[in-house]
Amino acid sequence: MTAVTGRGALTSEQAEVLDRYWRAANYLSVGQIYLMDNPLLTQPLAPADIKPRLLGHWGTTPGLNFIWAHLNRAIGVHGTPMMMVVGPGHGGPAALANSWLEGSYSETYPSVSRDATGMQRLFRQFSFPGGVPSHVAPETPGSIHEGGELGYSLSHAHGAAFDNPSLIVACVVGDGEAETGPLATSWHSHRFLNPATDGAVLPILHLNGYKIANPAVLARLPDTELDALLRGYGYEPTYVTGTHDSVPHDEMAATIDAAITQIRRIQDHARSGAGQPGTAWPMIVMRTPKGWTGPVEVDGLPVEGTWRAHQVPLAEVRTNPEHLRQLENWMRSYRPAELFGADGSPRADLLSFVPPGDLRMGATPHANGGVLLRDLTLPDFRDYAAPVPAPGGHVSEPTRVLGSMLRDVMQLNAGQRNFRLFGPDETESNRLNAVLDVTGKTWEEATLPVDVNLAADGRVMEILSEHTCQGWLEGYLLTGRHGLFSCYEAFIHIVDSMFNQHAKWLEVSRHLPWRRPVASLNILLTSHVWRQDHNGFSHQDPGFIDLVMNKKAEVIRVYLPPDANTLLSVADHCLRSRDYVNVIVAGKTPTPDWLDMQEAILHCTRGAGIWRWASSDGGSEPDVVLGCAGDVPTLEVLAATDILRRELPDLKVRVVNVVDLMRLQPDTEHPHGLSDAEFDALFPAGRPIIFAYHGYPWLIHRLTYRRDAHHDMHVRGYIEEGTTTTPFDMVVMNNMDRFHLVMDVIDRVPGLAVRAADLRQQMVDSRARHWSWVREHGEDMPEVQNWQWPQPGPPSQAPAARDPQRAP
Ligand SMILES: Cc1ncc(C[n+]2csc(CCOP(=O)(O)OP(=O)(O)O)c2C)c(N)n1
Ligand SMILES: [Mg+2]
Repeated sequence: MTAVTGRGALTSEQAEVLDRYWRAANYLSVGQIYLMDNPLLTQPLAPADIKPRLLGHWGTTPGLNFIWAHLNRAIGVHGTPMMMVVGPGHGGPAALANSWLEGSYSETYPSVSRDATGMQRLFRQFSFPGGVPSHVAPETPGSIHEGGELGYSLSHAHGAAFDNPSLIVACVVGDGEAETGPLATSWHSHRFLNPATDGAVLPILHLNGYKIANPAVLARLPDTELDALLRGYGYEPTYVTGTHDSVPHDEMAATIDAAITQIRRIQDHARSGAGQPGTAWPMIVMRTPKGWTGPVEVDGLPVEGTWRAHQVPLAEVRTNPEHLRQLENWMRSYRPAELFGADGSPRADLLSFVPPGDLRMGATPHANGGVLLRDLTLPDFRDYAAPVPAPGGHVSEPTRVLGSMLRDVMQLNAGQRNFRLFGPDETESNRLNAVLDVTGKTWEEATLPVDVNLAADGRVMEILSEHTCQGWLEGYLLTGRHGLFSCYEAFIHIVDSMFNQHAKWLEVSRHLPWRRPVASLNILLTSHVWRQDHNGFSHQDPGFIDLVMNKKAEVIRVYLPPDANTLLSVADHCLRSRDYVNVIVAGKTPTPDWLDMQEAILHCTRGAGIWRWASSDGGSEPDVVLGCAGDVPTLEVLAATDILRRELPDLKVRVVNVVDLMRLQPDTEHPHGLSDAEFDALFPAGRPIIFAYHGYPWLIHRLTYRRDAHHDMHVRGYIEEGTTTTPFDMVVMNNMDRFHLVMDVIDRVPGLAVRAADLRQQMVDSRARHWSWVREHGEDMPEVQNWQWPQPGPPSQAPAARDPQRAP
């Protein structure tokens, strides 16, 4: 298995050095999976040297080690900063072995020194209680990608490459991973890379033939079909093949050299102003056996080159002497005495291709983005304030107001090129169009005269793949930049799982002192459940918040600004924050502005508070509390309050608005949580609380179940009723309309049922009138459409449904 085939890129000495490095990395990988002791095999292997639980993935690991060895050489030869994204992140032993070999591991974790003691610790800690995970995790130096959940490698790699003109991101794609939806769509990512101003991605498709228990589709395609597929994606593939008997060092070196040369040619052409060179980006298809260099056969069954090599090829090493013998032979086949000195440190000659300092892939600052992070230059968000002479005295489309602020964020940071907006084809639909005044939507392909707002160096990234948007943004953030993802609320569920993974990454990273904080992942959810009356049921789902709330409080923030000024204040806060996932739910349709900017800032600072101007409890004890969170619930609560104030003037109503959902949790569970004393002051126990909430009602119960007042909490929200109908019909269908809220008050406040029987009947009748009206007229009743919060002074006209200052 030593034959070297090739094209003369390497001298035989160079090939030998690379081979020795590779053997060392393979040795260290096997050691991590199996050994607790005897790391250098100075004694014959004994059962006591073996870990009691054998965990890890061997199959992908030798291929990853081979790639790492060759990238090391290429970095040195070309002087090119590179970073590696490992799609099959289950090959954690490879990343750890290479980081240890190159020294970046011991620099990050000095107790795992580059000697026999450190080697033993490296082995023992792997997949061991109190140790490190089996995957390329946040704990792994040089990584921005866990890879546990397959499918996101290419989008992460491209996110890292945007606005990083000197960086080449090598991205290993598993042939199984390539079957996932997110990976399949992310082949298009290079079509959004600007060779003049961005870095490059070098995909390396790892055709080891198998997944856990099955062949991989791409590995079984006829060569011509695979080639046509990859060329169709816009790549120029080069094939490197290794077998049990041949190790293609020379071929791999020549292929990587050619790929880097081609990347530089494309970039130089574009950077010289000559435009797109019309040359395809290179990629490498590496076909090597799964479990390469491992046991060929175990218990009479083939292992190397099959799916059986996926995890631990020899499973009974402690108890089966034959397995123990095979493991020892396997490890000795790498000839450790040639690789490590007596003290356990790697021999200097095998490290001769390891690049220096930060050029080592385990030490690249790009993979610890907080080190490179620069603050955004932010405009004063107060400059974009909607003028609010009195509550409800002005109407705005909140996201359009935010768009003006984002336009200036974009412009102010154009020089430092570290802010982008991401979205699946919805920037205009979500009314953030103002950003397009100062930048275009990224587009590197052909354009037609009919196209608008496309630009090769645009900073608005739109592709109709929520997976790719999310992956790009994660890659961009984790390499030290800033961004915001705007998405229809219902379809953010497409990336539920990606959100989970990113939140987990943050949860772990926060506790690693060497990982510096990165900019928060900001998700703006608009076109939300209550205003999808034109798209209907499929577009009505506010459940993402429920998912978000499962994650650790320390990384999660959810904001429901009720109007434009609160949205501005929240957005400013989120853009300044670090290491969170901020979810902002905000409307885009005309919405009354309740708070002037000063009030909005105070309200957002409180996170939840009494709206004195709306309440009729005179600042004393209320008979009922009307709580609200979200723009539409706030509107309905205020309209219900208006009815109550007119019809039951003696009733003491308190209106409490919640903009920061986390305030509802106890302070013992979330840093934003209200203390019990603060909560009880807002929501006193023993009085009914009618709470109108933007999403599924159960969440409010979940957040408040420990509070004294929980027993009195009655929540209205989205109960999975919807269709293509009017905005008000949506709230009626879900029993969150003003009329129903008034009925709830009457039903819950002791003594009101009798006293307000007539009003209750009017409310029932109003709902019935609504029902007939919308079915006859196709729009909401005028009394609903034209309702406005009572304005001071002489009776005023309802504010225009659309602010004339702003384009529709
Ligand atoms: C989205 C997702 N589905 C399923 C799995 C379980 N899983 C772990 S490894 C693996 C096979 C991966 O095969 P491949 O990408 O070819 O990696 P390699 O052969 O290099 O190990 C699967 C299905 C996963 N990690 N992620
Ligand atoms: Mg595979």
